[in-house]
Order: sequence, then C-alpha cells, then structure tokens
Amino acid sequence: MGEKSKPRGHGTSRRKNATTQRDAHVAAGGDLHQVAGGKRPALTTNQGTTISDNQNSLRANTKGPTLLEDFVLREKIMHFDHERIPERIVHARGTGVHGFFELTTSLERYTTAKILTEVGEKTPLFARFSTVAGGAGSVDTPRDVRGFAVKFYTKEGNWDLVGNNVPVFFIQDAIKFPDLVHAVKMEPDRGFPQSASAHDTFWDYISLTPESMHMVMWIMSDRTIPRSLRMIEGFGVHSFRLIDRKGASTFVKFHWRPKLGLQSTLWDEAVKIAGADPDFHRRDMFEAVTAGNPPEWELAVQLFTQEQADEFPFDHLDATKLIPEELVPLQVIGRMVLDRWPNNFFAETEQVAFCPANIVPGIDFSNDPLLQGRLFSYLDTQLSRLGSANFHQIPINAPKCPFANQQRDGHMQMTQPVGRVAYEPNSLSPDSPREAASGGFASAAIPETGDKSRIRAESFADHYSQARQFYLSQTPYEQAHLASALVFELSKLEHLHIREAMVGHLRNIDEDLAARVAAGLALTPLPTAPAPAAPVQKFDPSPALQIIGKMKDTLAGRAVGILIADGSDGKAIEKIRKAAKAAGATVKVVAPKVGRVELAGGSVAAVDGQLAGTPSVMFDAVAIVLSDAGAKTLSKESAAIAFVADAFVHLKAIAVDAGGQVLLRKAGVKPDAGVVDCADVKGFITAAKTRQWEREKSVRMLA
Ligand code: HDD
Repeated sequence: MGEKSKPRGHGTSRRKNATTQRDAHVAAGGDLHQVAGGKRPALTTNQGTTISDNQNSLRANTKGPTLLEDFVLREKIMHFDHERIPERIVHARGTGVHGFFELTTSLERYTTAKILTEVGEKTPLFARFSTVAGGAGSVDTPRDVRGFAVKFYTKEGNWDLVGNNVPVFFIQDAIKFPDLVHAVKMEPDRGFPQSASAHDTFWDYISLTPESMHMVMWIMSDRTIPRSLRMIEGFGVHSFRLIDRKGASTFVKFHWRPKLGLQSTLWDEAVKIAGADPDFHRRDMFEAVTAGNPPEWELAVQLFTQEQADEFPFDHLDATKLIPEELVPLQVIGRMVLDRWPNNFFAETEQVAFCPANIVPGIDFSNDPLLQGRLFSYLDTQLSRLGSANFHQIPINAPKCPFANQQRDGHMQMTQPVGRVAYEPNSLSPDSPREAASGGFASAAIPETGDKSRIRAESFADHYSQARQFYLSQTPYEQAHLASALVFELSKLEHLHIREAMVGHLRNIDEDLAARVAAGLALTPLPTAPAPAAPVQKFDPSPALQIIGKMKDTLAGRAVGILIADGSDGKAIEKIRKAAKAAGATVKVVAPKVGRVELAGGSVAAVDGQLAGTPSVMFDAVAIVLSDAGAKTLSKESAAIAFVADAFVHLKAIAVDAGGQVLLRKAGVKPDAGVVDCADVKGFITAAKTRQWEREKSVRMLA
C-alpha cells in the first residue's frame, strides 16, 4: 500500500516527529521503503534533505489548506511541471540504442581519421532511428522516411553521421526546408493529419517542386513502411570528403546495410500494426537488444574523385541524386552493432543532439547546398530544445575523448574551471589548452571562384531521370505497390488540380506509371506533363534499388505466431516451434485466453499473447494448430477469422493442421503454395522466409 490512507488521529499525529510518523504509517499498513538501515537509499529533496513523507502534503490541519512552506511539495511539483522539453521540429519520434563501430578495412590511403584507419578498433556510438513528420507520441508505422542518425564517440572527437533510410532528399537547397516541413506536417488550421503525407498541403508543395520527384518515388515505395528498424538501410545522403595526410581529398558517400537484409510491410499491414501496437518498431528493437540479439549493419563507402564526378550524368552535390552502385561500387569497411539499450529514454534518446557539423580531422564537407544549410540548423535547434549552450555537457552528447577550451559560463554550466585565465593565447597559464600546430581539424583546401549570387547550378536541373531509373529498377510487385501508394495518397486530396499536377509529373517519369495512377484515380484525360527543365535521360535499371532483391532468405530476426486453443495438438506445436527457432525466429503462442491452454491429452501450454490483442500482423508467418472443437469455436470469433484472413492477404506463409482448415475456410482462404500442412515443417519454414508475392493479385486490386 503506497498511500497513507488513514488519518493519523486528531490533533496528535501532526505533532509527531518523522520517526514516529513512519511508525504510525507502518501500523496503518503502509510501505516503509526500508529507509533506516535498509538496502535502498533515503528519498531526499534535490537539496539532499531526507523526506519523511512522500504521500501527504503539509496541511494546516487534517482537513485544512495546504501550506506554502511545504518545500517538499513545491520542489516536486515544480520539477514535474518542467519535465518536458520542446520536441524535435522533425524526427520527434525516435528510438535510440548504444553500440559500437568496428573498422574492418582501413581507408588510410584516403583519410587521416583514426576511426577510418585503425582496423579492429571499436568506437562506441549511439544510434537514433526516427520517423520525420509525426510528433513524439505518434505511431511507429506511418508511411514516412526513417531517420538514421549515428553519433560516433571517436578518439578524435564526436563524428555524427545524420542520415536517412533513403539515399536522396526532397529538395536541393536548405532554404526550402521549412516550407517542405510545414507542408508535410499537420495542416495549421485543423491540426491534422498527424504523421501522414496523404493530405493537400504536402502534395501541393510537392507538385510545385519538380526536384522532389526522385524522392517521391522512394517515399511511395515500400522503403517507407519498413518491417523493422533492424531491416532498413541507412545513407549519409550527401557527398563528404576524406582528406589524406598530404591534404588531398576524395569524395565519399556512406551506406549502412543491415545484416538481416531489407524487409518492408505491406500498406494494409502497416495500417493495422499502427492500431495493434503503436510502438511496434520501438518494442521490436527493445526486445531484440535486450534479448541479446543485437542488430548489425555493414558500413560501406563509395569513393570517387572530382575527375570521376565530372563524368557522372548528374551532379553528385545535388541531394536529390544518388550514385548507382553499378557506377561506383560499394566497399564494406566496417560494422556497427547495437547491443545496449539506454538506461533512460529521456536522458539519452530524447536529449541526444545530433549535428552534421560534428566531424573529425580527416573528414570534411562537400559543397552540397543542402548539407551546407544543415551545418547551421542542428546546432541552432539544440539551443531551443535543450535550453542551454552547454548541451554538449549532457553525458549522451559529451565526447568520450578529452575536450577543453576557453568557453565559459552559460545556463547549466556543469564544469568548474580553475584559475584566472579564460582566454587563448595566454602567458599566465602554461597548462591551459592551446590550438594545435598539427593534427587538428583542417578543411580541404579547395579553391572557390565565381560571382556571389542566389543561383542554382544548371547541373541540378534534371529532376526526372533518376526518378525514372528508380521506378524502372523495381520488380513488378514493387512497381504495383508504388503506383498504389500514389493512388492512395492522391485520393486523399480535396483539390483536383493537385492530383492532376502530380499525374502530369509522373508522365515525365514513366507514361505507364502515370496511366496506372490516373486509372486508379479515375482521372481522364491524362493531364499534360510539365516541360522538364532538362531532357529526361534513359539510365539503365539498377537492381540494387529494389527491396525484394535485397530481402534475405532467412527467418533470423523474424517472428512466427502459432494460433492454438483448448484441445490443440501439442506435438504439432512443438515441431513448428522447434523448427522456427532453429531458423532464427522468435515464436509466440496465441490463444483465446492468455492464462493457459489445455492441449489434447491433458497437458497444458503457456500462452504468450491473447488473440484479441495479438493479431497476425505481429508475425512474419503463422501456424494454425486447432482441434476440430477448437476450430469450431474460433470460427465464431472475428479475431480468429481476421488472424487467418490477414495473414493470407499480407502474403504470409500459413501452416495449418486438419482442425485449422475449418478456420481457413471460414476466413475465405483459398490454399496456395504458401499454405502448408503442419506436418510439412520444412516446407513451412521455406515458405515463411519470403512473402507469397504471387498471391497478391488474387487478394488485392493494385494500381
Ligand atoms: Fe534534418 C533532425 C536527417 C535535412 C534540420 N534530420 C534530423 C534527424 C535526422 C535528420 C536523422 C534526427 C536526428 C535525431 O535522431 O535526433 N535531415 C536529415 C537528412 C537530411 C536532412 C538525411 C537531408 C539529406 N534537416 C535537413 C535540412 C535541415 C534540417 C535541410 C534544415 C536546414 N533536422 C533538422 C533540424 C533537426 C533535424 C531541425 C530537428 C531536430 C534536430 O535537428 O536535432 O535541425
């Protein structure tokens, strides 16, 4: 009992000292918290005064007013009132994990950065994955780009690689960022939609911003509805420079590739997951990391010279372009392992402050105008978010190498510098920090000439060629999803002219895509395409841009659900559980009641999830193991019917025994190659490792 619910007598208890009050509380059945001589430390105020009563405020008498002098109450409530800090203007909802980076191949030829040259060195890091548009309390599975930010605590200072799970961006110049974000966020008069791009202001802005067309292809693909944060790629997006010992520089792009392979959900699945578990991705990461299954990524680089860049049929300094792997191959140089969940969400995940300007000697920026604007924005935003210029002293943000300078004072100063000197150079303090004659950060010495002006380079004018290349590189299934996503999003618009403008742009990407989307919107005749600012080039398809081709043939990191009820066959359950676990999956048993299930023969099975709260969208494949009686009962339960029907329309493998067949029929499932008899465990595991893509045309009308 936490509350001191009983009044302590009339007129006597408030005169008791702290010890006797506690005695009275215990006598009344309260919890003493073992303050005196116990294992727990005493509860104190922030000034260190031990608190004797944390349940009752100080009152003039038993039924009288609360007294202003109650410093315990005032301090506690004051702190509580200020617990929230402004959430990030974008990327507010995120999931953070600690881990390390291990270099496997040295880039010594190209850079002096120790993190990229000391093979075998393990650099601690903190990674934060996020959605972009929604607030901190929004769901995990909207259609949205995922932020992929990594803070490496290197021996030479913090290096932040603040990227996304998509290698390109909407806009070419940072000056457009506030408009883009205002357009995608909830509309200012009505305050919705939260965390969704399917509304007028977003598509209005996009339709007037042809440079966003390549990004539109990516966000309408299944990349933006990932199955798990452990199954996304990451990209530094911009070109950076590596600088060698002699000061010569090489361009570099950074890529993260997940060991578990790429995997996405289907749109209908993502929508249902949002209802079933709004924290789906955060929970998935938490469960994997705390169960000792740390997710892992390879870090790969694309290295190229200015001379090579001059030959590219696009400008690599334009963040709406990528460099196809076929043009500049990826070289794997290391791995990132995320193996430690933070102690405290607020202290770490919320207070972490990333900044693309955080780099170390041997790495430098390129002239990408989007990157250049970002170099200002992040440092600036932390001032209003974290409230002080000393935010770098918060443990999650502080470098793990020594750092020292003559910056002083400010809100929440945590350090106590000694001595009379707070400037550099000085002659009075021989031990104070000095600038380093060598080994410090030096920018690449790049000559710059030309007229100062507000102008966009001609080489940034081609907005459709890579959008076209992306679309044509996809498998037919992915093309259908992309076209259907466009139909869905544009169908939500109130303004017909925006729909028409968008379909006009699509005609410059691919006529077939435009026709499919127009048909899905019943839009005739086809709207006119805007004149492209530069001719559309016909690039070869790049299969590396697909998701399906990058899915791994594995159940590792995936989940299998087994639906059972009273009377189910225990042996069949065990066979499936064993095989799925051996293939690397986690297995959960789902049943109508969470307590227990009595199996055939009288044994009892433990249940992980109650049917109504554990729909099949939580799993990558399912097994239905039911007695005839169990199947009959569940045939009257809509959650059970939906469990099977959804697994089928979400293209999942289904193992089913004779009893389960009844439920399948009730759910309208027409068995195909992905519906396997429970006895064929091997067949089920094989089918479970992929989606049943062929099934889709029989269950969904796609554009
Ligand atoms: Fe940004 C946060 C990624 C363009 C301004 N951005 C933020 C985060 C990620 C990115 C992953 C969340 C970091 C975290 O987990 O705390 N942003 C990108 C990428 C971009 C990009 C990959 C383009 C290639 N961003 C961009 C521009 C601007 C910003 C052009 C402004 C000119 N971004 C911000 C910000 C945020 C931010 C407002 C919000 C919270 C924060 O920085 O710390 O400053």
